[in-house]
Amino acid sequence: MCQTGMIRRGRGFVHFLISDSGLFSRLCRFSLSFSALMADPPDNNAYASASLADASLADASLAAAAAASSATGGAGIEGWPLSSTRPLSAKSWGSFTNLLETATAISQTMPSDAMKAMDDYRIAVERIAQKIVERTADPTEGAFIEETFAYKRLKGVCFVGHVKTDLDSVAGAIGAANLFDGLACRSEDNLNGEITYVLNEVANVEVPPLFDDTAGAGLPDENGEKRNVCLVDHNEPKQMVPSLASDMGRIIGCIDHHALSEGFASSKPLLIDIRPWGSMSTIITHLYIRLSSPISKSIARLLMCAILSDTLALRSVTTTDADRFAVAMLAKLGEIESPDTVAKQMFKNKTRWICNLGPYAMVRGDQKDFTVEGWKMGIAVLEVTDTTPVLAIADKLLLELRILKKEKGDRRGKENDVTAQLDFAFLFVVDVVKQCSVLLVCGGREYALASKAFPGCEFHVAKEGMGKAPGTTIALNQTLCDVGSLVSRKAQFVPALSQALASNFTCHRTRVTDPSYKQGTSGALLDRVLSNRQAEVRVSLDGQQLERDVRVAESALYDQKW
Ligand SMILES: [Mn+2]
Repeated sequence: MCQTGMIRRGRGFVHFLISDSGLFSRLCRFSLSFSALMADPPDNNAYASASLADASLADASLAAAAAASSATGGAGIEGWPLSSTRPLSAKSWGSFTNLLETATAISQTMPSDAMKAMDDYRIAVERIAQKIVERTADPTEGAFIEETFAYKRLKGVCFVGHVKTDLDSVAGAIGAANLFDGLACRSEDNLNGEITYVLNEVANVEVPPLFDDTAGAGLPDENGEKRNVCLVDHNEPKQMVPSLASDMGRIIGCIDHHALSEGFASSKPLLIDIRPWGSMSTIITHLYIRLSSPISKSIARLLMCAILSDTLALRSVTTTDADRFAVAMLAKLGEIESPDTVAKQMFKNKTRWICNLGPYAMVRGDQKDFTVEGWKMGIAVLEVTDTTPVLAIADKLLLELRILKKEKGDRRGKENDVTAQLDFAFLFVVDVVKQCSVLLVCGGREYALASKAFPGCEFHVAKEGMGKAPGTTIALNQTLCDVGSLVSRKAQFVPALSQALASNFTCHRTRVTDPSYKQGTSGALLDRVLSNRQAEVRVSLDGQQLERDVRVAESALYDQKW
């Protein structure tokens, strides 16, 4: 029997045409059309058709209700501040009122995009999820072809994500290793609060071992061999585990959703799967489906959280319909009733973790360098559910940004290489709840570029009562730029700044690589402080953060005194 379900989504819509003409054609059409659906760009008006089994809508919604009622049990997903399961123990009415206001504001300003996706795709998800479960018992012809001819070479390899690691990198490596019987590794020791929350409390999976310490990955195994490597979530050598970047011959594959970098070259052909989707974990999800591989509850939760993380709960401009669909389906398979509740907890855990790091790590945690027309800029991003605690230490962050620019020129045992320093260092503080950002502007060059890149955006003082500007080429009320609804480094910050640099940008200084480059007063003083080792970084007394002795550096930058 034939059934047609139609789902409207924004400007595009997806049309599911159901036919029932023999297993092979059905499964092939299903597989092909599902690929088409997943590959559709968000604004494409294309139609994708999928053969569906004959389960009735009533059955589907009953199944959904049953799944919903058994969902999340004991997964450690706490309620939002005023959840009925967590009695409030506010000390005073004042703090109670504050809490109430915050909770209300957050629930109103964080719309349910994941829930919307689940509604949009409900019919398709119910049926496709059921189909996937069926197919894993009896893999399809399409999956046989994919596995035998395309993905066999990923069997048993080591999967590893980028340094300055994030949930998408860690979850994608675990998901891929599970799919291809491989070895998942983490690229570095420290994992942020969002990653540990999701691994420990939502997905219940082990933290993957560190690449450099693991036999077969960074170390030889008992046979003296190292495995082949498939990169996930990155392709730029600068973002690779350093020991891998110097041994790139081991890389046999790459699954990613970033632009292909100029530095990524190979002597042999590679298996490359790069798609313009919002998260690498969406690609992994699709691979499970193509290969008719079962997605366990735990893997479904892990991949779902990674997609929510990379797409800021499906609200970043990088979000595609493939991500929306994958979240809806993974929520179903992972028995998660409300992905939004999970997303809020994830972001809350990340914010708490970030703010505990201190200014040194906050500036360096998620920081990437870019070169445009010979100008070198570093762009750091902090994604938080509340910008207040970040802006409360804005003066310290501005100083760290200035030090970061110089630190890039540090050469072990040799004199600082000025040409390796940065021309600009920026820190964007992204409010993931309100979906807007502010930019910390640490000096005159940064101000010159930001005012050109973000025309019409207002500048303010970064921190009330800051007193002095960082240097003589910037005014106090130019240290913070309100960039409004922009939230994505890849899709918005970098393009805006690059475009400004590419259109004959000049300012009061030349490029650091220019032989005539000369730094300003506060820069020169700061240089002296750093080379005299008067602003050393050490582990704090509680062992929780790296902290800098800033007294001399602060007076060099803010008072031009040393
Ligand atoms: Mn990613």
